[in-house]
Amino acid sequence: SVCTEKCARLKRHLCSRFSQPVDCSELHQQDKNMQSGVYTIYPLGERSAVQVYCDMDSLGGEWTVFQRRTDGSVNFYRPWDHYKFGFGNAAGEYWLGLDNIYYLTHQKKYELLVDMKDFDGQQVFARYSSFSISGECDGYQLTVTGFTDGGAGDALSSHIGFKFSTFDKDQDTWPNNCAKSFLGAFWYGQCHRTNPNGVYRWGADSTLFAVGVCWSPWKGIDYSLKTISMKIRPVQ
Ligand SMILES: [Ca+2]
Repeated sequence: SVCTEKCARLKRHLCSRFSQPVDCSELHQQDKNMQSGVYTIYPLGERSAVQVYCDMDSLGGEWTVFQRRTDGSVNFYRPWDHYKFGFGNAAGEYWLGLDNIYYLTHQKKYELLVDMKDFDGQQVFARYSSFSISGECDGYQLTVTGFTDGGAGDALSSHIGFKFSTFDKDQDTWPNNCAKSFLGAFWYGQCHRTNPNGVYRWGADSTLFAVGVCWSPWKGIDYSLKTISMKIRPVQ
């Protein structure tokens, strides 16, 4: 009958939604006891499976981590295609990929949490009430608003509206190449107040200017952080 058909269709839809969570928040809806760790999400349907780290501890949890530095084990000085599709290891250091970040932030409204630690054990964060990027044709342009200070200060607002740049794709607003000059990849303008994908270099080091994993409002442009991660969660 019509109803049976309708129910079957609804069931199929619910099942696929259940087995193919878009983000860590949907995983949490399926299992309220879920712990922080590596999980598979589907930012764009059944063929888009990708491993991510879900942070279920920070500020209420349910965060889908798209960028993470912890120990310098992964090289982040990489070309455009790597930043487009993602690289690294979800259990450690990785980048989820600009396409995935775009798919996520265009399906739902997300907030952003950036948390970080220095080598003395201090921990702070910066939180933004909305975060999204545009598609590749528009250069994966950054939109972020609604800053809340968790001790880190605001390094991202000065990057609003900029396109993403890698050493082999200069989309910054500087005559030279920010990614090459600062050995990273980011939404560079002229060039940065934070360089989370810069060189992992173990704390204060001014030998080369501003190439480290810095968040300048907190520790300055020549302090390379011990850890930093950028993570998103749907806004209710
Ligand atoms: Ca340039």
